[in-house]
Amino acid sequence: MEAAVLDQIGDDRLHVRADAAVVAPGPGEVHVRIRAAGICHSDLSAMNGTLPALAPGVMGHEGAGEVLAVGDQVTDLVPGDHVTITFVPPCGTCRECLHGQPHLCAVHTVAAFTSPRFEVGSQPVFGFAGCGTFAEELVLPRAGAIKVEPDVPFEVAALLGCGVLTGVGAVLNTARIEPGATVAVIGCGGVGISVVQGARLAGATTIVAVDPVVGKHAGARRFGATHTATPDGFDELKQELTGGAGFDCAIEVVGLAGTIRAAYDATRRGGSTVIVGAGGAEQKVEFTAQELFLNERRILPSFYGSADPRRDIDRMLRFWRAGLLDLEGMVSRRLPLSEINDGLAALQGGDAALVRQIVTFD
Ligand code: CXF
Ligand code: ZN
Repeated sequence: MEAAVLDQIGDDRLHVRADAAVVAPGPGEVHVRIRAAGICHSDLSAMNGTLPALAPGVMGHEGAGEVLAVGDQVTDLVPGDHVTITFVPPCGTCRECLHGQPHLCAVHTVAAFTSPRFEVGSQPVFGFAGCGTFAEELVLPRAGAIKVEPDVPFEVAALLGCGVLTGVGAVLNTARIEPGATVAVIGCGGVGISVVQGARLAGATTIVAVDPVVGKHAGARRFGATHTATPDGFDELKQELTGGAGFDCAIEVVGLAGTIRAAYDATRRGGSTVIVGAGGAEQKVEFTAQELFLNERRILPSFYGSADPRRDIDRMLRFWRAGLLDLEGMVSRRLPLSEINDGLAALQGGDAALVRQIVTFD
């Protein structure tokens, strides 16, 4: 089967190999045929060393497909079932799972660094974030494959696995935005657009989308932004819309120290600054003790939308069926696995027309 492999951390291209194979599904695992995979900025971050990953590794952590086979002890999935892949399959028994934080279950994440999921030639190959959706097939724990109804298009199901759950989850689960809230969203990529959509469905009445690429502003408005700005014009818009007080909630979806600081500065006293961006270890943000205390802005990091993947993928699909989430509209481009490097380059280059690119497998 084919898979797109990162040979070395730091490479800016993947190597599409035809001689890849998945490990055999063990007890409690499922074997999935991938039908659609989204290209997320975190794949680029893994390739360039910003996020931890192992090489050689199959990239891709957002995807959907159909079950080919199940290992022993899997009794609730059968071949042919349609599934969304989640990169955090909750184990159900760790401290985080038992405390209602299944998105923080690290069991699978840790295993991703010790157990290769593929073999290419005769070499063991890891899967990024325990997945590796840029491959025709994948083997993962049962909890990593979430059943969806067969009428959900694979590309819609794929988006839920990372971008939509991360973005909409940040609004509903982490920030718990209230109807009538004023919200600023810094960063208008696939996750940023999901945050904008989440803010709209939560009833926010002012939604400012900030991105340096002016070409992205019209798209942000299409998904619910009421105002748009470049970083340079953001402060003036904050003055105009909030009288200088700041927004009830500012959500950072970039992962840089400067944009995190900008989100904090754009939040009103007592409001919430939500950090969604998957930043690197070298990004250091400074706050003074006094400003933290005097302003009581709540700094809320949001990993995977603070989501319960099973509960929230079902919830996102109900929003989608009710017309409250535009998921088809987020698919800006479809490409075959053989063109994966072209897709990665377009994302890296900040192509204004892109919300999400989907690798399709026929
Ligand atoms: C990331 C977080 C780190 C693991 C891979 C996915 N989130 C969004 O892209
Ligand atoms: Zn992602």
